[in-house]
Amino acid sequence: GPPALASTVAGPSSTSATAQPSPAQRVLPTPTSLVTRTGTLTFSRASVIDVGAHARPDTLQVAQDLAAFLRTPTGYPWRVVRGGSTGDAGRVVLAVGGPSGLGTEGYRLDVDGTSARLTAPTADGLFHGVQTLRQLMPPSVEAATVQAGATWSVPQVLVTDTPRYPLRGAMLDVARHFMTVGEVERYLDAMVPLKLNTFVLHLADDQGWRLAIRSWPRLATYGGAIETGGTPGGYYTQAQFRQLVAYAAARHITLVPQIDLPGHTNAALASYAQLNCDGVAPPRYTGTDVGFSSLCASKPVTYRFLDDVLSEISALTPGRYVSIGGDEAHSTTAADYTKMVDAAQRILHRNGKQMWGWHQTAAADPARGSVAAYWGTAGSDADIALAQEAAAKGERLVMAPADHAYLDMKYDASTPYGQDWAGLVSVTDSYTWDPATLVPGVPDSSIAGVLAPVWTETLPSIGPVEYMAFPRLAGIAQLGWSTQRSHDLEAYLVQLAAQAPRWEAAGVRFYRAPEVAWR
Ligand code: TNX
Repeated sequence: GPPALASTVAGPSSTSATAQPSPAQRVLPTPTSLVTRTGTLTFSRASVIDVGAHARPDTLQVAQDLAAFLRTPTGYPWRVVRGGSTGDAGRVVLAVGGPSGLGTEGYRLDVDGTSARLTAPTADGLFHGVQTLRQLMPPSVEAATVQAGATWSVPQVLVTDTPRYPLRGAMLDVARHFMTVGEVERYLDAMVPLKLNTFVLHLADDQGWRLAIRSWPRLATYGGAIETGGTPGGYYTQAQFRQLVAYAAARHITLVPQIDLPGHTNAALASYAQLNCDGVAPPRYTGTDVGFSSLCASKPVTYRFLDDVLSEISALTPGRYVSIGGDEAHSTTAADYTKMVDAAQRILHRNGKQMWGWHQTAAADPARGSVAAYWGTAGSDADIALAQEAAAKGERLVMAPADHAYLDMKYDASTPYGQDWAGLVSVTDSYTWDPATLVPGVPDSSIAGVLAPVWTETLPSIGPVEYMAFPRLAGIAQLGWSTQRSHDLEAYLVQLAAQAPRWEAAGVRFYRAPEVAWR
């Protein structure tokens, strides 16, 4: 981040101790349990990270990631050691194991005067615990340069924490406006402290195709060359896509590639005339309408195309899901829609993947265990019926209600970017809902989690994306992680204020919503 910003941060040497947020206010999403003790733990140049003598490689990796993160702002060596560390230099101890009941992503963080001891059943849990430790450190720990003279202390606490839902995601649309690998990596970095674990990358839509497909090269070279507004677009090579998958995986985030079909396909239809029912390629599209394009259900080449594309993408994707979108197919008959979605699903199954799609795909024949992402708004009966159908068919629902979780909606009428078709979505609106009760008739047992999409018709680059996503993404993350019992708007707004200096130090752009008393 820009070094100038770090100097505006109230660092650990700040004399006004009362101005510091409490430990509970600093950790977002709210942990299951956080007990504050008296005193602090102070790290020094002699501090180490101890993984014990028998550390598994994934534990060691979490320790090395933490060390690398801490070295930058502290300038300390942060050696990773395999057991035997003692003394009062202040150390971090990481171990897989510990108490039961923490699920596959939970952790326990026990900070006393000599050590911060993290235990978790899995490396994912350790990684989440590291995020809590990170948030308990001074905001300048986020800086990209050495913070000379700073004191690196954390309060003594006991945290036990496990997520409410197993799937907590963000979606980024790189089809409407292309984002470079570096821009996408920035977004992944910003997701990490929020304990999000799923990243849906929207790779193809009417305005652009953003992933090189070897068997259909013109998709990227022609269909990806421009973007909304007609400005130059771009695409990822398969090597770059693998790099993004790996970058996410290194942050304990699973990447779900999303190729929208059978609608939202103008970029593909423009690239290959034979995909069109009339054999004529339409011009590339640079506007912002939806629902006008469709693959051609009656042509055999359509199924060859689906097979080639989805097989290549499946081979590039280690995660269990590939998304076929399936929304707003307004130019496809119901029968053709089912035929093409079912064909896509069969191809995914043959490639060892499960289908992920918007809730409209429930109208086809989704298999048990596939994901239906719900983006309906309050009172939308047809959408609610499809969500109920998805649950009845054994799908896992992911809640992304447009009137709460669409981060491309304007905050208020003066927001310089964004859309308002689902209404204005203030920071308060984005947090004021319950995933479990949002859709009547969908049992909580069918709900896998939450998803916060950013569509980018109006967002030309990652700066505006961050401005729309932060702080609202934090609210969606908190809804997905924290118990409904802990849901508290006033407390949440204070938690957000505590994040501001961290985002500033990290260089994450965010919107200073008026309902928050920003620091
Ligand atoms: C609806 S939501 C869409 C997207 C648009 C978005 C704009 C959904 C599954 N489809 O194609 O980009 O609205 O807010």
